Amino acid sequence: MLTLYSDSHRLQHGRSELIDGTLKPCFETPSRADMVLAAVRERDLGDVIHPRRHGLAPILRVHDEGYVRFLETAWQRWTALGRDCDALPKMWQIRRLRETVPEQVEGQLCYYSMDCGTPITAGTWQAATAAADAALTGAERLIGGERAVFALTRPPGHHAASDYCGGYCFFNNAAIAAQALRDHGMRRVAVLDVDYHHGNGTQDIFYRRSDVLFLSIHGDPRTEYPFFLGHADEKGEDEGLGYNFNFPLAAGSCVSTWFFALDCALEQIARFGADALVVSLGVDTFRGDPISRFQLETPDFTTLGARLAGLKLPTLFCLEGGYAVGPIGDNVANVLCGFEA
Ligand code: Q9C
Ligand code: ZN
Repeated sequence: MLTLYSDSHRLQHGRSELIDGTLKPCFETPSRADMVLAAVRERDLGDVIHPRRHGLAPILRVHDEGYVRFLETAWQRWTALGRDCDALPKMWQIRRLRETVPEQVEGQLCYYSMDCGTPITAGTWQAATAAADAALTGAERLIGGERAVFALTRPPGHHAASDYCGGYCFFNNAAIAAQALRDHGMRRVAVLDVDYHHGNGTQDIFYRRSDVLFLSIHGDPRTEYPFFLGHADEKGEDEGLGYNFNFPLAAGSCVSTWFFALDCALEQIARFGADALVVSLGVDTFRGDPISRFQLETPDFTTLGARLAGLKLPTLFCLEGGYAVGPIGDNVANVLCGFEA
């Protein structure tokens, strides 16, 4: 399997996120991607190539122009205020506050953020565009007839909606790729999100559409981040009604419960008649993950890969979460090798 990777991910290196009332070192670190790349090489998965630049047009197919311009200029405008720390928001446009875009970077940061864990740094724009390019190059390869591609995307993407960042995500790499697949002839695309956290951004982007099926297996938002989306009764709206499936599972759920949900999701994908599959591949479902509470073991990820291969679809994997840095490489490589076997 081909891997798309760019060193530019290192340019996203936030200092801290707000956890349990204090600023703690970011869980989403450059070492994550380094470990995944090392495992891909060690397992001889296939060629590792540099993504091709696609420019902003395919990003703007999914993301709001105001948001994109904000991300592009935020760091420069933030440092112009005399600050040299990461940019984090300090309030949100919550219920009954006006939905007006503030004029300056301080207010815009609040308007365009979902949480206080997604710092904008000097290299955020470059890293985020490189990740989108990896996903887009992967989509391009699928269009060209490749069976499966791994986009080693960092920063991750599935919490980012058209007009906000959050959950360590800036551009929704998987959604951008799914849209590119649609734009280049794939008629029906399924996006399956197996990250521990609900893919709120991806769901939101495709919620009113029947050409992109979204399915997510995740910790129940009644107790787990991102809390405000990912419930079982979210089925899609308008044209999209019946094209959104959430499988929220109680925190602490066992491996067999997780694989039962996976089987339900795979059945829906087969029924949908997808031409291509995009997998939002988070491995924070691992038992040892420091911020999540499922119980998959390293060999279970091989089983996941094999089950995904059973759909017999052109498949693009986009890396999402996974914060047990030591085992992340083996966990991800197991999915990819399980798929190939
Ligand atoms: N105490 C991804 O996996 N913070 N994002 C959770 C838990 C946000 C995870 C805090 C987690 C975001 C891509
Ligand atoms: Zn996650």
